[in-house]
Amino acid sequence: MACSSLLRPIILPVAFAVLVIASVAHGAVVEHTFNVGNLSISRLCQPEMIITAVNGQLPGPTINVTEGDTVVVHLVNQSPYNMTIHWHGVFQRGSQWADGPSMITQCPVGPSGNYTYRFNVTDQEGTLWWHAHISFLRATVYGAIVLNPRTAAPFPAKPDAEHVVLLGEWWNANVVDLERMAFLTGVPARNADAYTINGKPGDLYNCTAANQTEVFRVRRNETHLLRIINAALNTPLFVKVAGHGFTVVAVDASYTTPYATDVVVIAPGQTVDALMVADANATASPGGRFYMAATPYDSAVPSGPPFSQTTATAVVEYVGEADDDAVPPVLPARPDYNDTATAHRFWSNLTALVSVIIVLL
Ligand SMILES: *[C@@H]1O[C@H](CO)[C@@H](O)[C@H](O)[C@H]1NC(C)=O
Ligand SMILES: *[C@@H]1O[C@H](CO)[C@@H](O)[C@H](O)[C@H]1NC(C)=O
Ligand SMILES: *[C@@H]1O[C@H](CO)[C@@H](O)[C@H](O)[C@H]1NC(C)=O
Ligand SMILES: *[C@@H]1O[C@H](CO)[C@@H](O)[C@H](O)[C@H]1NC(C)=O
Ligand SMILES: *[C@@H]1O[C@H](CO)[C@@H](O)[C@H](O)[C@H]1NC(C)=O
Ligand SMILES: *[C@@H]1O[C@H](CO)[C@@H](O)[C@H](O)[C@H]1NC(C)=O
Ligand SMILES: *[C@@H]1O[C@H](CO)[C@@H](O)[C@H](O)[C@H]1NC(C)=O
Ligand SMILES: *[C@@H]1O[C@H](CO)[C@@H](O)[C@H](O)[C@H]1NC(C)=O
Ligand SMILES: *[C@@H]1O[C@H](CO)[C@@H](O)[C@H](O)[C@H]1NC(C)=O
Ligand SMILES: *[C@@H]1O[C@H](CO)[C@@H](O)[C@H](O)[C@H]1NC(C)=O
Ligand SMILES: *[C@@H]1O[C@H](CO)[C@@H](O)[C@H](O)[C@H]1NC(C)=O
Ligand SMILES: [Cu+2]
Repeated sequence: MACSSLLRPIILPVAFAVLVIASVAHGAVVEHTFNVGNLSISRLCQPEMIITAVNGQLPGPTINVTEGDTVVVHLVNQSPYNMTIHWHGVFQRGSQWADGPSMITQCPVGPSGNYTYRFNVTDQEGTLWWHAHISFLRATVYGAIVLNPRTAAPFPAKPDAEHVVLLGEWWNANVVDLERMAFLTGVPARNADAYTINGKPGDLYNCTAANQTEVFRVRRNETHLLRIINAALNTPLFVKVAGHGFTVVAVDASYTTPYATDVVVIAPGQTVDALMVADANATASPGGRFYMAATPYDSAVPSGPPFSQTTATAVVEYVGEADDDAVPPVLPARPDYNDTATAHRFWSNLTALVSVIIVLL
């Protein structure tokens, strides 16, 4: 059966019902073109891999908007695969046909096809993300959505700078072939070969060239907002930065009561916004560099799906302090993969920022 005749009768009645209650937005129009196509990239010990990526970037472009804006994304599919993009966590009030799940709200966009997504972001502030919503292609087709408030965010300190921290999983393989094989054999796809931070595995892995480690530059005493997103397919992750603590201020584009912690625990699909003050003990790192480390959390061992017990790293580098690249960065102590107590402590301490809800009402 043709995809379009299958979908239309289902979508239209729902669309009209929801349109009536859609709120009115008065924002700017933020427009992007996403050219999805082959990207040749070197990762781990693979000199040249062909992956599917948006605009030749891994991760893809950040969509940076203010609450109330209209987002318009032209998807131009130059890849050999069917494609759709899902705007993970966006409410899609009155625009559910723009949500992106293939064969649910739209037909897949075939090779050489194109499609325009159009939706408003209303009543959501913080961080969300987008990803391919078709097969394993979300392993490489993903990016951040930054949702700025129209007025100041209710943070305990105003950030001096902000960074997207997109966590992912990397396979030394064509992920579409991996999925086909898993489907044919009934055996789950093998472990990811690496975890990544902004598409880069970091230098604890073999053969990682200098340009495969993400660097976040900070100046002493600055407050940095980290927009942490777990874009991995399967694996919850622990995130730590040696010598630094975090104050969690939002989760999944909802503000939280500020929560101080030295570890962030984040499941696939989730986002955590955390403030990090650059106040590390300078004596502790003569090179002025500290590792950010992302490691797996899995409570279902050994019955759950297999996962790689490796560490992705990025580097937090203090500008103007002992910039000696010969001194390795300081590595944080990392929780065991089965440290459920740490995961429970983190998740059970997150509460909504109630004052904001009262203001909105
Ligand atoms: C999105 O915002 C625009 C501009 O304010 C408005 O014209 C449009 O009706 C909104 N769309 C939906 C689905 O609410
Ligand atoms: C893209 O890569 C695939 C292999 O992954 C290949 O079959 C295809 O020909 C490539 N397409 C283009 C336009 O280079
Ligand atoms: C988003 O845009 C604002 C300015 O409009 C900028 O200050 C901020 O750094 C940007 N954030 C990201 C993550 O690109
Ligand atoms: C691509 O989508 C079309 C429906 O639009 C479907 O008929 C076709 O089987 C899909 N191709 C693959 C490889 O899934
Ligand atoms: C998108 O597809 C339409 C027809 O399906 C075509 O007219 C248009 O030129 C295409 N645009 C791009 C940017 O490929
Ligand atoms: C690096 O390669 C060695 C030898 O092949 C292997 O034993 C080790 O597990 C690899 N390390 C990582 C982090 O992949
Ligand atoms: C990364 O480094 C490798 C080897 O040092 C080089 O071949 C490659 O072109 C570089 N990639 C980028 C994006 O700079
Ligand atoms: C950083 O803050 C500490 C404590 O407030 C202060 O002693 C120090 O001078 C500050 N350093 C810089 C470079 O601002
Ligand atoms: C800073 O680190 C050094 C060396 O690790 C240690 O001796 C010193 O006590 C630390 N200072 C503070 C304030 O923690
Ligand atoms: C975690 O697993 C290790 C073995 O890998 C085991 O020794 C340890 O007791 C486990 N810890 C918890 C909290 O289950
Ligand atoms: C967090 O939650 C745990 C219980 O899971 C509790 O023992 C702890 O005191 C809470 N507070 C902090 C700051 O971790
Ligand atoms: Cu999603």
